Amino acid sequence: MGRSVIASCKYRFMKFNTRFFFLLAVIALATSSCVGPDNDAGQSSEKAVESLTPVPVFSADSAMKYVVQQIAFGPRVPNTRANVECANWLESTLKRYTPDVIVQPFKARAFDGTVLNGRNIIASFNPEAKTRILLCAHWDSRPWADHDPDPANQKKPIDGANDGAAGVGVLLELARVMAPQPPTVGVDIVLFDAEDYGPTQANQNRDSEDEWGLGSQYWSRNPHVQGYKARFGILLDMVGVENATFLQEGWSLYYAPHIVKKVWKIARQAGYDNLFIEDEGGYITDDHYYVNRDANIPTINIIHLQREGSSSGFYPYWHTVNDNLEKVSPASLMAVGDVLLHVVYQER
Ligand code: AHN
Ligand code: ZN
Repeated sequence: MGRSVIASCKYRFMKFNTRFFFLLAVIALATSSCVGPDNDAGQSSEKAVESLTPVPVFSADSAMKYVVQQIAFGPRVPNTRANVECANWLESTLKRYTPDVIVQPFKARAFDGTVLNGRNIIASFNPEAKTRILLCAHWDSRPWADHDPDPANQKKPIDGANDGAAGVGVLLELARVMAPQPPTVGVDIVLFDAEDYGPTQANQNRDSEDEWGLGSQYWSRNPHVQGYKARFGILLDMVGVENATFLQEGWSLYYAPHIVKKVWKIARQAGYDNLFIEDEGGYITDDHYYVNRDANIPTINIIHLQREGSSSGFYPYWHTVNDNLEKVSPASLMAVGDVLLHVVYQER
């Protein structure tokens, strides 16, 4: 009996000993990986892991739904009920994804003297982050289809499915997928109002440079945060065109060539070089021009431009009543959204 007690004590001691040495071994291993000669390798592999922070998955269907919802309000022409209702919907939709939504009301005089009551809508992610990226699009639609070949349509407002709603659809989808796993940097989505109230064909011969982009002009002089700065900005315009060709727009290359290079490179790596074409397009007086000029933020424009098959250089249905839902391609929204996510999630 005595023997068995001794034996069991010895056995217990041995068990304790094994545990003890096992514990020691674990501690030794753990500390050696912190302070040992592998230290650098350990850190860089940590960095590699960090840079592989998963990029959220963009849903083309969801982006498409956001486009459909905008079109359902009717043409989002400034000073109309559809415009106000859509603004309210944009605000409440963005508030589902971030508490930091600001609506910026403004008044602007259009080329024809009309005073427009506009609203820029701003949604911020990581509002405290110093390094920020600006993503923008216009959400209003043009009051006149002045490029329509049928004179009977030229005074009608347009749906602006591509010219407005597509870019906004992409950005709303970005907000949705960023919300549960925000990027390292801060992101501000700015939806501009009163972009497309520029002079009609009949008023073309005037000096009309500052008559487009009234919302972006206002925001660029009065950003939602005093002294607002961003590392860079990206504007989306007419991004839903089927088989879109995003040529490198002139002002983008002038003000922010390094951002054009960065974005087109990421697009190529992601397999979208059929859409993101490394070739120069013309200079477009668009919202990004004012953001560059007045807010001093290097901002590029991802915009469908074509050299053939359209008199405007834009897509053939530009500023016609046929810029409608049927012309929006989920595949194009997908490409743009996926590229933007890769751009945003690689910044730190
Ligand atoms: C000009 O045609 C001068 N600017 C075009 C800006 C625009 C209108 N983008 C979409 N619609
Ligand atoms: Zn337009």
